[in-house]
Amino acid sequence: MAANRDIAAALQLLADFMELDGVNKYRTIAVEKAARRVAEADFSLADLAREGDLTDLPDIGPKIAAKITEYLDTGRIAELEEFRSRYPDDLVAIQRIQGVGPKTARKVWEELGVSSMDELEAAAADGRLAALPGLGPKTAANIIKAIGRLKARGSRLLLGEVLPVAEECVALLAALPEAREVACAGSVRRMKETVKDVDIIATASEPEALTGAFCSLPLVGDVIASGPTKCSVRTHAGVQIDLRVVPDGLYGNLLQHFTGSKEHNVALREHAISQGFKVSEYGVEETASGKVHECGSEAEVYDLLGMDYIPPELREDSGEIAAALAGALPRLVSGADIRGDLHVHSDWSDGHAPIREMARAAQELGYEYIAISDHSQSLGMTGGLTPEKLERQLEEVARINDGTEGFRIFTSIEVDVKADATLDLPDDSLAALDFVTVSIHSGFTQEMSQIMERLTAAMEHPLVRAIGHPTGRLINRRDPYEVDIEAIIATAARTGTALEVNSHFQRLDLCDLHARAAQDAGVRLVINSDAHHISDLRLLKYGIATARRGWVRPETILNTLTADRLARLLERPKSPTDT
Ligand code: DGT
Ligand code: CA
Ligand code: ZN
Repeated sequence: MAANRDIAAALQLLADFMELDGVNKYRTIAVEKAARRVAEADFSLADLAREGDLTDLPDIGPKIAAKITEYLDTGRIAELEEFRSRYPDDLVAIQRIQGVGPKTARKVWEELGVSSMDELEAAAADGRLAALPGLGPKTAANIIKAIGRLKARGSRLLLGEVLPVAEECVALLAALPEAREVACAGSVRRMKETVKDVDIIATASEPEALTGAFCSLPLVGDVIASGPTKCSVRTHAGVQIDLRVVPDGLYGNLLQHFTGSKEHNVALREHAISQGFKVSEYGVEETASGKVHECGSEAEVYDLLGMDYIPPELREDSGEIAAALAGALPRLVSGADIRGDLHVHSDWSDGHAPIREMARAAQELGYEYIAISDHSQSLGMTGGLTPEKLERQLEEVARINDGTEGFRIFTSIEVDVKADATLDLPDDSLAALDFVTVSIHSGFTQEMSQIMERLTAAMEHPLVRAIGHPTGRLINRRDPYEVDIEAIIATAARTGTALEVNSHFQRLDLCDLHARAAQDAGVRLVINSDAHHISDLRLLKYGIATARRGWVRPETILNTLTADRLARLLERPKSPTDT
């Protein structure tokens, strides 16, 4: 029976061909939405089609339901087959490349006979592509870069797409009466921004009860391999999850081993050898005596080797072993340190909730404050704020603040720095605000000198407190703008401007390494959700994890300050030595 992933892939391919063919945009978007809906469903669509009504699902109308049924019954969708008879399959992958699109994809196929990624790369490299009307050397160079990126990425998934599934799985397993310990290992536990698969380690009174229950979880699409203590499944959404049930006495050794990273384990083993130990998934062996220590907890493994416990986020062989030996690991920022969120949108621009509801939700999360930072006027499509609209918003915020105890809304804006390096609102508008964040949302493709001129002008502006998503990357989807991150960090340090760690799992911008470099340079960081929905406030955990992976301490982070201390800091002009 077809898994959701197959149905979703067929629909997505159909949408891609429709786009290539120039079919009505709204139909294309509808099919694409349906594909996403199917991919995200955590139950079997085939079951629903048999036992219920597919149109009960949002985004699935009768026409699309008919295509899904056709696919389930025949393994094909006639409309899709018709497209495939007219265009080479790879053309849809080609149009998806950043900077290509349907028109160019058809042009290179019609004019140059390009029908695969390799042929496209060759045509871009030997000048044929640049010679086509409407294209040019810059497009060719961008295409070569984009193809290189695609090849490097492989099929890694975003942490934010996978973690909820992993956590659900762990919770379901942990609730079984036979389960003892259940935990995520691997890159998911290290909170890496992209992951290949989910690794779960467990102990149980009856391992087979656990593996059996695991294979029949409703979210499982197909079982790849299964045995009494080990099994691998793929969810309906296409995420591979491996479960290993291990002996109680070795839980610590195995959790440590399967958490990785591989590089961390290699470095740990090398250090162990120098101390007369051999570390493996079977225990920590004293080489001289042959005595094997089995560790029920991970902490025992590190303790035996004479070092402090290393949090999973740091296990990347980037200095953590030396620091743990010296007792010099940083105290990492955690969720409990965070007192507010300084980048939150409302329905005054493209957010979906009223200010009051965003504030209430933040208060329920235990925060002391948020900053309402909607977009500014040049982002017309988001309903960006003009000076007049901003003034009205400030009145609304003042009204809500007056009626609220124990919580404060700071006034703010996410103001654009425009392509000509000027800010999108006059200084007297900005001067009325508690906290000004500047972001780039246009002119992404400018050269580095221009982008840097914009960011530098923004940071040198006395009223600008922070730079939002400083590099503009979208993981797996869009490269950063042409930025010189070292120069940004240096200017941020010199001007006392904070840099954001944007927590959306597609952004994580700054990334872990940049956050670490910024902290080392004495730059303040601010971890923000950039929430557009109430539920987005919870995305902060991805930003916190990114900061932890960057060795970031609570003192580095602006939004670990209490509301009072933050308010006092914001009353003074910004300065490099702000604390
Ligand atoms: P991923 O899945 O690519 O996102 O990254 P990981 O780190 O989850 O890698 P994965 O799933 O291949 O393996 C899980 C852990 O198992 C890994 O972090 C460390 C351990 N491991 C796997 N292969 C090796 C190896 O060859 N040597 C050592 N020392 N450890 C390994
Ligand atoms: Ca893994
Ligand atoms: Zn933004």
